[in-house]
Amino acid sequence: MATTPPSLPPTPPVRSPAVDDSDSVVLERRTQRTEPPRMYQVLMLNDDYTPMEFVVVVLQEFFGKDRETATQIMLKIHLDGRGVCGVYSRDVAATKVEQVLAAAHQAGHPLQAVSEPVE
Ligand code: TYC
Repeated sequence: MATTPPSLPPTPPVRSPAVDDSDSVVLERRTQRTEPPRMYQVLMLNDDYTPMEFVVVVLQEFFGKDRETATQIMLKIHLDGRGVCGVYSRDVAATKVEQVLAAAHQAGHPLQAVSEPVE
């Protein structure tokens, strides 16, 4: 099996030379740090009308949960009022919310979903 060679660490940018009165030139090397992208959790909210089975199917279809996990999450939402369905990048989380709202609307259920940044 072919192996990929280890990748080299990125070379930090070199700043423009700083000139001072003594005619000396100093090059500073700074390590550039990039923050990891913010992640967003998708939550579903409890209501009194959406059938439990519908919520379980939504969790399976849009959040890739197996039936057992989906049932546990649905029951948590039912008891606590809200529950995390998954954690995604901002765009994917927004799409999941749209999918849940569209499916609920189409089926005539008031199920609500929101996304919010983690931490
Ligand atoms: N509370 C609903 C019922 O008793 C079930 C439910 C669970 C609804 C989770 C929404 O996000 C929800 N039928």
